[in-house]
Amino acid sequence: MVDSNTIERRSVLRAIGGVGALSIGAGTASGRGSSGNDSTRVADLVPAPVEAKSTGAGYTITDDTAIHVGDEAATGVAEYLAEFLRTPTGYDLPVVTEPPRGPGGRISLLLDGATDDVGDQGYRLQITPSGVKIRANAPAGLFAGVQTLRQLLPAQVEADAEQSADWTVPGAQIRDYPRFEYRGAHLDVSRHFFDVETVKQYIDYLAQYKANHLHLHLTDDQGWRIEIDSWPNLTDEGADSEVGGGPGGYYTKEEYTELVEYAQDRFITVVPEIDMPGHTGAALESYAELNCDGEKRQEDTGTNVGDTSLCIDKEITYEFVDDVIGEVAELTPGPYIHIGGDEAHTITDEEYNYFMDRAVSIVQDHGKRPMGWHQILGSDPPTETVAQYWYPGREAPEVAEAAQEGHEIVASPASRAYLDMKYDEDTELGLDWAGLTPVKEAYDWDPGSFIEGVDESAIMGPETALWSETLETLEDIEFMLFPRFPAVAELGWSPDSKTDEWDEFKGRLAAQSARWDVQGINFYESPQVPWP
Ligand code: TNX
Repeated sequence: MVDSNTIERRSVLRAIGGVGALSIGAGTASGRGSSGNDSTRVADLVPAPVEAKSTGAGYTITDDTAIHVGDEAATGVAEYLAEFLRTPTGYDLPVVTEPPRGPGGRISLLLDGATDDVGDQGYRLQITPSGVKIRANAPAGLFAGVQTLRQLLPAQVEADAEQSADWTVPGAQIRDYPRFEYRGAHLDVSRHFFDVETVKQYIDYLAQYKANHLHLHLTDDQGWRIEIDSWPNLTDEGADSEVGGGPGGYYTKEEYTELVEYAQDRFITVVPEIDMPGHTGAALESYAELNCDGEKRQEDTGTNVGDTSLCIDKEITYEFVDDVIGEVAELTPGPYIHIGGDEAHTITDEEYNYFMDRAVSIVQDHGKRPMGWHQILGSDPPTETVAQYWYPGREAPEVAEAAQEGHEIVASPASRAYLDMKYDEDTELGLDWAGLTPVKEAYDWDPGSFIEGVDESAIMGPETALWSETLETLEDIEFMLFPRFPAVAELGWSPDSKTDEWDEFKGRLAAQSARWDVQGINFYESPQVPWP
C-alpha cells in the first residue's frame, strides 16, 4: 500500500525533472535546515554519534575530488562511496592510492591512526576545507563513517539521477562507535515472498542506519524459500504459496549467495532461519515421510500459527534437519544459524526438548553457532546458543536465568521492536497482538535493561522483526519500517546517554525525512513527529 501523499510527492519531484531544483528541507519544523552548507546537519545525525563537534568551514566535493585509500583493504568501501556519489554529483571521483596533489582535495579512507576506543566498527571523521578524513581500525568502521558522511551531504545526494547542488559537507570532528556489537533486522520472506531486488533494498536501509545483521526467516507454514539440493520438493512443491494464495517463490542457491554477498559488501551478516520443529507446514506439504501419519499436509495460505511440527519420533526427521542445515551452513559465511523453536504447540515439552537437543548439536556439527527464539532455552541448550527474546513484556525469568548462566540474548520485544505491529488503530497494514506501536514506543526503551534480571553485558543487541502476514510489497515494508527502524537502529548504535530524549530525537527523525523523500521511501507520517 502506497499512501497517496507519497505518490503525489514523488510525481512532483519527477515532474520538475529531478529533485535538484527543489530546496529540500530548507527549514524543518524544528527550525533546522537540511540543504546547502549547513552545519546543523552534524546535529541531525541518526544514529547519534558518540561525540560530534561542528568546526566551521567545511569541504566542498567538486569534479576535482578524489577518493584516497591508504590501504588496499579500504578499496571496497572507497568504491562503494564513489559509486554512491557519482550518480547525484555527476563527478568522476576516482579511487586513488597516492594522496592526490591537485587542487580538489580529497576524501581519505585510512586504516591507521584511529584510536583503540572506536573498536573495529567505529571511526573518526574529520572535515576541514582541504578534505575529509575517515580513520578506522577495520573496513567496517570506514563503512560506518561513510554512512555518517552521507548524512552530512545535502539530501539530494540520495537521488538516483544527477542533481545540481552545493556538495559541501560542514566542518566537523566526530568520534563514533556502536553501543552493541549486534544490530539486527529480521525479515519474514515466508508469509509473503520478497524478491532479490526487494531484499537488496532492505539491506541498503539497514546499512544506512548502521545495522549489521540481516535475519532472514526463510521457512514457515506458508512457504519454503531456499533451494536445498538434497530435498528438492521443498522448493518444487513447498514454495509456490503464500498468505492469501499468491504465487510465492524462493531463492536459488545463486540468489541466496548474491544476497549474502550484497550484504557482506555492506558489512552486514546474514543470519538464516530455518524454523523448526513447528512452523514447518511447507516442508510437511512437500514430503509425506516428514509427517507422523505419513501423509502430505495441505498447502497453507492462512495465518494460523502453532499447528505444525516435524515428526519427533522418526529418524528421517533428523536426516532432513542435518541435510538442510548442512546446505544452508555451506552457503552462509556468518557464524549463526537460527533454528526458530517458537510456537510448537502440537508436541509435548519432552518431545520439544528431545528435538531441540539434536537440532542444536546438528548446527554445531556444521560449525555454526545456534540461535533460536527464546523458547529454545526450555531445552537447556549449550551456553553458546543465542536466545532471541520476543515476548512483549519485561518479565522473563527463564531468560534472566539463562543470561546469568552465560547465554547471550538478542532483544526483540514484540511491544517495541516488532515492526509488523500497527502504529495506531487506523493503520491498515500490520497486526496488533502485541499492542499498537507508535514511533515513540519503538524508541522509548533500553535494549540493555528491558528484560528484567538480564544484565546489559548479556545483551548482544536489539533486532527489529518484520513479519509479513499483511505485507506484500516494498512499499508495505517501507511503511512499517520508516520511521521506526531508524529509531531502533539508533538504540543499537548510540550511547545510552544520547537516547533518553524522545523530544530531541523526534527533531532529528523529522530532518531525516528530506532524505526519505528523495529516496522515494513510503514512510508513515506519524503525527508524533514534527515533519518539515
Ligand atoms: C509471532 S515471533 C511469531 C510469528 C508471527 C508473529 C506475528 C515468533 C517467534 N512467532 O510466527 O508471524 O508473531 O507478529
